[in-house]
Amino acid sequence: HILVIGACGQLGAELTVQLRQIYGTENVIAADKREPVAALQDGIFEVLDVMDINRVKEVLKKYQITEVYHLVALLSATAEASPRFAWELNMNSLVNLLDLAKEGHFKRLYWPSSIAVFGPNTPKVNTPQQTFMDPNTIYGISKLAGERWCDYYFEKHHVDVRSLRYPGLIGYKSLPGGGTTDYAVDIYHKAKAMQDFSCFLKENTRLPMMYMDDAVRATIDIMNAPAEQITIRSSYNISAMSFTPKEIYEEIKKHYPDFKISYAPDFRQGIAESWSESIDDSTAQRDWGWEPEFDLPKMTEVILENL
Ligand code: VAH
Repeated sequence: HILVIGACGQLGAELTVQLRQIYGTENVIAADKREPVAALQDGIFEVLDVMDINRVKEVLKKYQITEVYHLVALLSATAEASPRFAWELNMNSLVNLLDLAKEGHFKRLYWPSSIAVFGPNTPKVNTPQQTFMDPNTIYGISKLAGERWCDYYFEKHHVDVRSLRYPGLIGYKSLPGGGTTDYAVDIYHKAKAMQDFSCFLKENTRLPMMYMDDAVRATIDIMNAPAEQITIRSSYNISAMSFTPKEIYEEIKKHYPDFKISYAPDFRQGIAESWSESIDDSTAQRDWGWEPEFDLPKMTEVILENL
């Protein structure tokens, strides 16, 4: 059986639905601290605090879990508001799960990293897989440290852990919470509701982004790749598209010509400027055949049609 922890989150909800479609609803256990969101109500759900290691153990045993997707984290903007709590949550939950995998409680762990591992002195364009990394957000620091823990547990204890450095993830079925890339989700909701949009980033801030379906497919693909094909046990660069607030606005305007945007940058501008503009994902392409399907026009069309 598969366990998704953080199943009510932006990625967790869509990933759980897709895993249930592939492996059968009864084989995918959703867990979260919160009550189940609507999309998850037809399957098994456990109310679970990932920090409660004994409860985690109990759930692993109860359902004879073999694979865990650990998707609990404070994102970049919220982590800045409570650094100490973010560090403890993001780090301890990962290290606990790595230990449980090492002790044989389950076989394979998925843990998400992020382009937030890059920092002001990382090459911004086509950022390579292996490069200089000096993240200056608590979120980015926790992701970079987490990557090192993953690599360490693979090398020292042969833990089969797999990871992707997600760009900003954009979908219409679930809402993000507390990220710097969240504007690119909100903007569609505002356009659809015929409201003006006030953007917390400047118009020319370019960031790597990905449509949720691509992210979910990448996640399941890397988990299913033969172990010998996985040459990176820290975390893989993956990329799909990059755009600025102005460019996503122009794209939406093709569908909603009266749509209006204004810019009111706040502290998240600094976070965005410390990250990459575009990502070189050739290692992921080579190792397990990664390829994105959605660009900005295609994503915009699908989201505006379905939202
Ligand atoms: C954030 N969406 O904004 C996350 C993310 C690339 C960014 O990891 O914090």
